[in-house]
Amino acid sequence: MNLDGLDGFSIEVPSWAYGNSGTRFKVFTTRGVPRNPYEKISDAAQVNKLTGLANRVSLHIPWDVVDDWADLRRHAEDNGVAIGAINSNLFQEDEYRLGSLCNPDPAIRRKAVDHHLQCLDVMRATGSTDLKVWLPDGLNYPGQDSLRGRQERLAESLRAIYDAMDPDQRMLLEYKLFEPAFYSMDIPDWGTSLLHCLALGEQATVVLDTGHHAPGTNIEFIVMQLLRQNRLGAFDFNSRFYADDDLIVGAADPFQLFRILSEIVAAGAHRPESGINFMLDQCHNIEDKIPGQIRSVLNVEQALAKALLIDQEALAEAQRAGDVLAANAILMDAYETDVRGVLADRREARGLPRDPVAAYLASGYGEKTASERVGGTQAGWGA
Ligand code: LRH
Ligand code: MN
Repeated sequence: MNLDGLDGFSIEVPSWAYGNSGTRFKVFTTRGVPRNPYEKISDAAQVNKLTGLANRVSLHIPWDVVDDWADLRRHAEDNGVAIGAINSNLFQEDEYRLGSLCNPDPAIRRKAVDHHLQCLDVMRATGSTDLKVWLPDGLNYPGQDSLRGRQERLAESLRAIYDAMDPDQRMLLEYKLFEPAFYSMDIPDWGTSLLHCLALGEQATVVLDTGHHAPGTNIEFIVMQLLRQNRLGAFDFNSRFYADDDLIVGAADPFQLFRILSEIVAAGAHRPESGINFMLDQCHNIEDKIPGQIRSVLNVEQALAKALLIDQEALAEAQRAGDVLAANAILMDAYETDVRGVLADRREARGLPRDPVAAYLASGYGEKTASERVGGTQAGWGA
C-alpha cells in the first residue's frame, strides 16, 4: 500500500472545539475545560503531539482575544503548533439583528467591516494568512428586505475588507443553507460564495463546510467544481445526520467523506502545495473533547488513505470503456480496504503511538488539567 500521498498532509483544528458547547437546549460543562486561548492551544497541541497531523489551530475573534498576540504565538510555537485561520464573528452583536455586512444601515455595515480590519491586524500579529468569513446574515420572512439589495451591500462590504488585505492574505468565504436565518441566508450556497469571490479577486476563495448543505446534496460534485475554478480555499470538516450538527467528521457518513477526498486526490489537491486548508469545525457537546478531536483527524487521514488507494489508471480505463460496474468496483475496493493497521505502522515508524486515543487516555493529561484548572470562567458558547 503506497500512502506516500499522506506526506505533508495536515489538518487545522478549531480552538472552539475545546471549550464548552451545546445546543439551544443545553450547553454542558466539563471539568478541565480551557478558560483562555492559551489553555485551548495547549489542548489542541495534544492532538498534534499524538497524531502528527494537526499542526495549526484556528482562532475565533473575539472569543480568542488576548492582550499580547506575539506571546500567544510564542506559546503556540512552544507547543509545536501555529496559529491558523482567523475567524470573524458577526453573530453575537445586538446591532446585527437585521444583518451585518448586508444590514440596511451603513453605520452597522461599517462596524462589521471594521471588525474584519481588526481580524487582519490579528493575522499580521500571529503570522496567520487566512481570514475566514462566515456570514450569519439572512431573512426569516419573505419581503423582510430586498434579496438583491442585500447582495449589493454585501459586495460593497466584502470589497472594503478585500482591499484592506495584504498580498499574502486570503479571504475564505463560507456559505450555509440556513441558520440562524430560516427563509434565506445571504450566502446560502457555493455558487453565491463563488460569485462574490470571482468579483473580489484571486485572494478570495470558498470554504466548504460539510454541514452546510441541504440533505442529499452531492458535496463531492461541489468540491470538483470549485477545484475546476481553482477557488476551493478550505474545508470545515464535520458530519451531520440532519442539520448543522457539527459532529465528528466521518461519524455520520464515512463514505461521503471518502467520496469528497477521492475528488481531492483525483485533482492532486491533497498535496500541501494546493494551498487548501483542511480544517475541522466541530463541537463536542457530550463526548470528551481532546479524544474527540484525535478521532476526527484520524478519520480524515483514514478517508484520505483509502482515496489514495484508488487505482486511478484502472478507473480511467473502466470509465473510458463505459464499464459501469468495474469503475464503481474500483472505487469501492479502495473504500472497503482496511487501512487502520498500515496507518498505525506509519505512526509507529514516526515515533507516534499506534493508538493515539489510548495514548491520550493513558497520558493522564485530562486528569492533570482538570485538577489544575480550578476557578476562572470556562471558555465556550454562552461563556
Ligand atoms: C457557522 C460555522 C462557522 C463558524 C462557526 C463556529 O455555522 O460553521 O464556520 O464561525 O460555525
Ligand atoms: Mn464552519
